[in-house]
Amino acid sequence: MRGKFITFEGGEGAGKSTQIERIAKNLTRAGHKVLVTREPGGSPGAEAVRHVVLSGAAQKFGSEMEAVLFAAARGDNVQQIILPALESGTHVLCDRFMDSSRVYQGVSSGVDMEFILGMEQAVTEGARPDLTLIFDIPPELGLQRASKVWAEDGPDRFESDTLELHEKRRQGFLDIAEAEPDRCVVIDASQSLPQVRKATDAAIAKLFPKPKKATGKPSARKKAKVTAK
Ligand code: T5A
Repeated sequence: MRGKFITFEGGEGAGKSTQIERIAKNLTRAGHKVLVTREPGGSPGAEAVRHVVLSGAAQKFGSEMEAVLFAAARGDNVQQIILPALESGTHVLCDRFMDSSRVYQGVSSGVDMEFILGMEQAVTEGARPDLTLIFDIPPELGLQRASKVWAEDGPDRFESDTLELHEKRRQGFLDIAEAEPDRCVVIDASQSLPQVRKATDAAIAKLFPKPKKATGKPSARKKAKVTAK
């Protein structure tokens, strides 16, 4: 059976990586095959692109160029890592995916949405998420959390954007969730870790219904037959 594809989206420092790591462990413990990947990155080719976009080296070429680079990296990750895993029955958990391009490059950087969606269609062929968890957090709180894990070189190309842009992104993710309620679940990521854990687990559980436990009792029909003897 094909694996499930679950993507994790939201603003900076929303707690996606923390939950992905935990969910991967839980699913593995429950006997599932799980692969964790991230964007930009995942495959060797896409990891090379990650450095170019997050260092800010591509910024001077404009937002369209950045959008193309994110799409190219996504295409490589889909072909090399995501699709082979899904087809072999492995569940894939991906830290950011196509919604990040819609929001960061489309909504906040003003790249034409038709252009973004066209590239999305081309590179995600056969790999559309079954479930997308959107971690919603006020940008000030997210950035405060993220700053605790920044490397010595400080915030990256996107983390260092203005608060106004981070607010636009937050709304962009919420708009996607509203437009695609069958795919997206919004998690209030400003809550405490145990609360976020609970909300995340509830959303994931819907994709992995537990098999019904056998009661050991004969069914009503069988029972009737036995009584008739
Ligand atoms: N990008 C990406 C685009 O512009 N276009 C695209 O198409 C794509 C794919 C990627 C950047 O690239 C941009 C978006 C991003 O700016 P990244 O380095 O991969 O950047 O970083 P992020 O995905 O933004 O990940 P972060 O590390 O910033 O955030 P996470 O993963 O959401 O947060 P996490 O789990 O690392 O948690 C941060 C801190 O908060 C704590 C954790 O312990 C950790 O210290 N924490 C909590 N504290 C209190 N309460 C809770 N509930 C907590 N949950 C976590």
